[in-house]
Amino acid sequence: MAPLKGPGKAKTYDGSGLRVGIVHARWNTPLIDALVEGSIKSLKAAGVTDENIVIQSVPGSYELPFAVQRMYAASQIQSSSASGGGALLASATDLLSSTSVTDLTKTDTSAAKDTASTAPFDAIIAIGVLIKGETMHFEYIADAVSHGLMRVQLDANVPVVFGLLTVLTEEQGRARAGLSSAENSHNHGEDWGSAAVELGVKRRGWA
Ligand code: DLZ
Repeated sequence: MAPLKGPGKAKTYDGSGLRVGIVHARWNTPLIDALVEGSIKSLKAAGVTDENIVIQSVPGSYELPFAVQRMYAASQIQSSSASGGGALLASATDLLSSTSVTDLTKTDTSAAKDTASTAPFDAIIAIGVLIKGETMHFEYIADAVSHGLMRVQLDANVPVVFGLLTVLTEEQGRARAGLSSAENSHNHGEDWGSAAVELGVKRRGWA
């Protein structure tokens, strides 16, 4: 019997023509690193090229909706401008030449490679990890970010993949980042990469 949880079996989508943004928070960095790497792994498995995966980081999850909105707007400007707005948008090639994705977000402002597509993003993955503490902070941030990301995707007309883990314990986060020895440990970043490709391809068809 097929598993109850998870996105179910989908057909394979060809992401080779797609341009995908990833914006991640830096809170809970070890989990974030694994989730970002999981997303990149499935984007590349679907054919999205390094040059067309653009990564940005922000301090915490609360900043994700604004960052997604500005990243998408920058990609539209870059697309419509002959000289390009590429200074803002670095590709995964720039960001992944070392072992740590997050360390290399310092290169956020480097120029995009000549080979990178200058089309607006086909999808953006927003990644953050919220771990519940002793106050109401968690609830407020989770609620604001969820609504903010939904609003951005509908307002901007670009798929925004909801890569926000809202967990009660660090151990739950480790299981969802594929870092735990628990039987159900699974890197949700991989699902987010696949969701971005499927939505990016379908959106072109729905345009
Ligand atoms: C303040 C805060 C707290 C308490 N917890 C988290 C968290 O678990 N995950 C996360 O991504 N960010 C957290 N933040 C930071 C906020 O998201 C935000 O960066 C700051 O409040 C500044 O706006």
